[in-house]
Amino acid sequence: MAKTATKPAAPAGKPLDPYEVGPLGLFQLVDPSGREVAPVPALPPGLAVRFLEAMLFQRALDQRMLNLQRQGRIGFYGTAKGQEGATLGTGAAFEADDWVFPALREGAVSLWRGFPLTHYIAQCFGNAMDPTHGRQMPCHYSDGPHHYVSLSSPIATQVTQAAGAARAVQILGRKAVIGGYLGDGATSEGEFHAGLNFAGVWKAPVVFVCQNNQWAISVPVGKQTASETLAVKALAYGMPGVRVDGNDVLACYVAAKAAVDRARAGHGPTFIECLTYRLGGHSSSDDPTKYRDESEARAWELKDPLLRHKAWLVARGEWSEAREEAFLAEAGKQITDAIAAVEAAPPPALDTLFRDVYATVPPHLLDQQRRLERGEPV
Ligand SMILES: Cc1ncc(C[n+]2csc(CCOP(=O)(O)OP(=O)(O)O)c2C)c(N)n1
Ligand SMILES: [Mg+2]
Repeated sequence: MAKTATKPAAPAGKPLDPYEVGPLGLFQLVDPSGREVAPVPALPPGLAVRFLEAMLFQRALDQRMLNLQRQGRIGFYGTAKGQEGATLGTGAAFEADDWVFPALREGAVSLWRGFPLTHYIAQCFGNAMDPTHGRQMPCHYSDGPHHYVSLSSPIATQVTQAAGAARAVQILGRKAVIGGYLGDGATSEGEFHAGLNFAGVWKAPVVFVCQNNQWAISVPVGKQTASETLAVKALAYGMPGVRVDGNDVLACYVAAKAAVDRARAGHGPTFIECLTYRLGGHSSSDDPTKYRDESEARAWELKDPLLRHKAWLVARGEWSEAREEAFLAEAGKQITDAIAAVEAAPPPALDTLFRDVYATVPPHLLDQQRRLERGEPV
């Protein structure tokens, strides 16, 4: 895929507009060394620090969950290592009344929206504390109260689901905006084209966020498309495409907030490509050393979204090593306590097999339930 240039900073005083930078540029506010290359607009109080805390927390949590998988205590896990900036920066742009349709690596958005940590961990254990009763694969978090829709495993299905939900919101006359996440690999699926097409036709209130981490398991993005960028594909569907430095959490937030505001004001969908990199394996079942040159990953470690945002905050006097040490100690304790509470829970109760599927349970299933309760064969 052709390399595109970072647009130069806007003239002094004028904030850089992600829509002006467009689908062939790269919207960036802070460079990998933490230096501001374009003015960072005023942010809600405390948000910038919260971003670093949430990214640090997610990285610590991902490592602990991966350890649990390696110890045989959970079956599967997928980390978002390297993508925390893209995930949280865009995720924070959605309001409580909005709905998020996540793809593979947006678990941090569920926590940001209020999903309890114990539920997040219990979903991976699939035991009695899991609100979805152990019915889903690990990492397929689902949180109705916080409008975080369960990830459906087939990739790109989020695109049509999000487009459809946005159409429903439109028909109902509500003000909610829908967030639809996808990976670079998802752009090769039919659902991608169908979803973007209808979102464009309906001018639906949806923001598509593509985390271009440059790999779809072992397939590099250059083998997915001959298009110069992924963001430019949006133009074919009559919506703006915005390309953002996905390792710049502030740029991700500013671009996504502009897109969410635009959608809420009735001006239709936006497609955002966050250029990032998957520093870890695809999942706990993957070994990237089998198919990619790990020097590529080492080079991207220098653009780590956590280091960049930390340097920016430290330069402003808003963060310090001592504060980070204290934060990580507290985060580690919270995670340890939550794992201990979850792991002590029993498997899901047998009667959960019959819950939450039918409004009225059919007689043959009621019969099976009664026989199960009596210990008879079903
Ligand atoms: C329709 C479909 N085909 C294949 C798979 C197997 N699969 C799971 S994840 C994945 C790659 C996804 O890549 P991408 O969209 O770039 O997301 P990433 O994992 O990089 O976040 C594939 C092929 C699937 N889940 N669904
Ligand atoms: Mg990918």
